[in-house]
Amino acid sequence: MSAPGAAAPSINIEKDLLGDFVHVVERAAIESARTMGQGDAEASDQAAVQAMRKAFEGIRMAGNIVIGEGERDEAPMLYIGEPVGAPAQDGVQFPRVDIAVDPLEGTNLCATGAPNSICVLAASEPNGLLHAPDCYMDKIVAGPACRDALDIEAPVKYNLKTIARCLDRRVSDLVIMVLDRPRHQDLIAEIRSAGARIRLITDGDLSAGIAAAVRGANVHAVFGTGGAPEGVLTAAALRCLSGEMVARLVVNTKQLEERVERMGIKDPKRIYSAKDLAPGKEIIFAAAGVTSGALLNGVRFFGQGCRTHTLAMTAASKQVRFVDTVHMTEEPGPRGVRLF
Ligand code: VTB
Repeated sequence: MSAPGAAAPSINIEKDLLGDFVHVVERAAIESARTMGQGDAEASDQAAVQAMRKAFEGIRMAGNIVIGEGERDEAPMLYIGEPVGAPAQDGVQFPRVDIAVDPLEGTNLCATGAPNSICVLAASEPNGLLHAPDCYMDKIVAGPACRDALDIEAPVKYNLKTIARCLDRRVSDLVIMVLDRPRHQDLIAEIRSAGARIRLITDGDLSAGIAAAVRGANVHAVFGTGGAPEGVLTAAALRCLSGEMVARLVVNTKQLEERVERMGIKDPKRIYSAKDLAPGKEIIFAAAGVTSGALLNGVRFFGQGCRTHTLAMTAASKQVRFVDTVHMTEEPGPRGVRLF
């Protein structure tokens, strides 16, 4: 038995916690997938939040939610600052881990059965993920070929030409993903007039960012204004994929200015790279498919269980895993489990 308050044992987050975090996003995906197409986005979100919260309980860590469902007074679970993980044992604290969650990215996608809803988390050593407020963020996301080449203050046309040059393509070959929102009217017009092609998405600029950072997805960049929490999660994924991102918080009210200051952000106009948003030495990014998309299959239920598909990546050890899990809730029937 150790003395109360004894130092936390050291761990390697990427090596020791990857399997646990895969389990967390899988549990959230299974429960939210049960609500697919029911037309109730809030119920889908709640199912993911509750499952995620419960799955954290068994993990031997002193987890701290740095990006979650909102402030403590507005979210009963997975609120910013909530401690998660197994209780300390024999007075010994488990190691501290910062965690960013988006329990269900694309709640509307799940509620309507549309593609690309995912359950997501990122984790790092303390202070490895920016404690971003729940506001908007201007973002440009692209692949590793565009390293240090993007300028969020430059005209859209300049950035499109740069991306085309970095990818050895013409601007007219590029596919740019943009959230379909009225606020993007001018952005969309500028991209069109520069001659690039566009894929408008209703939700999910996080999975769009992952698609832009990998080869073969036929998406070359994501432009526009989306959620800042999703921006930090995108940055964590990009740290694992060596993708490129430039971003800036949209701080446009006095109230937000004060909130940003309270959160310790000194310069609200700061331009962030992926490394600024997710500076951790060790980073885990895990996302499980709820409804099928380009990258991940959704949850498939069968008589005796279900099957999930998860992307699990690490930054320091630079590993990208696709985890295909069959979860058996009952003994399989006499014909066995169908694997293929
Ligand atoms: C985006 C998108 C999310 O929120 O970040 C968006 O990626 C931003 O907010 O899937 P608005 O909906 O207000 O534009 C989501 O749509 C939902 O979190």
